[in-house]
Amino acid sequence: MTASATGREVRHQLAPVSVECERDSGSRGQGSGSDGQVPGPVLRGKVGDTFAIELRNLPEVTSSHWHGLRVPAAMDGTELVQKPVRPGRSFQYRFLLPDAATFWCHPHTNETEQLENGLYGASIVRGPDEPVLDRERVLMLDDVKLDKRGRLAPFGGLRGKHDGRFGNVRLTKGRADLVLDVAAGQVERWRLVNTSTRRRTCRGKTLSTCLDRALCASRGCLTIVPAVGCITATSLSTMRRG
Ligand SMILES: [Cu+2]
Repeated sequence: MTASATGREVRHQLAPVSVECERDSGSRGQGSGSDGQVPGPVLRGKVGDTFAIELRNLPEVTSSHWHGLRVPAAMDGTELVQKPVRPGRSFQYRFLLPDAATFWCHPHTNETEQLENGLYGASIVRGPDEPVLDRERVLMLDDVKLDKRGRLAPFGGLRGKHDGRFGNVRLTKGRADLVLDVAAGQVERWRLVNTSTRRRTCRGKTLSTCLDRALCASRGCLTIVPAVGCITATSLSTMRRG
């Protein structure tokens, strides 16, 4: 199915840079963020819009893969269709947005290492009949492997880079200590993206299990309707396994 074009362009420059990350209150380390943030900026468009995203590369060879988006092969950002963008060079991604959903972009060059460094961001495409709720949040879930000093542990050989790795600290929006306040009776839409390179599910009847299952079932989109007075605040730091 082809969406009719709206003629509207969503332009953005993505600039991966080295940033100082504070993953939780006791841990600081170096990461890579788009536009100086981890996760990178949320790119928003409507069905029929065109994304015109310029990747202006700075630190090391990279590329941008548009996870889940139906894009022409030449815009897909994988090694098969694109040479990695070298430092100091740029590449213009340009494609129509045919589907409404929650998507994300991440490098397809030295993928595990760049992802764990924080180089990823969400892309939200809205359709004509989206519900209007009290609030919408984009929650990018991750896990990173930190050493005792709170720095990213060194990456292993080819297997670790190919298969990904389990982390020992779980992050939401780049933070291990994120707290979300949800007012009683507030109806929110949470758009969830699991960016972990290895972790798919977690054990135990915790919030994280619910989120992981919901994520699988809803392909990244979830509407939660808390009962009045039921949830006044919740902490996603409970996503850590006990
Ligand atoms: Cu992907």
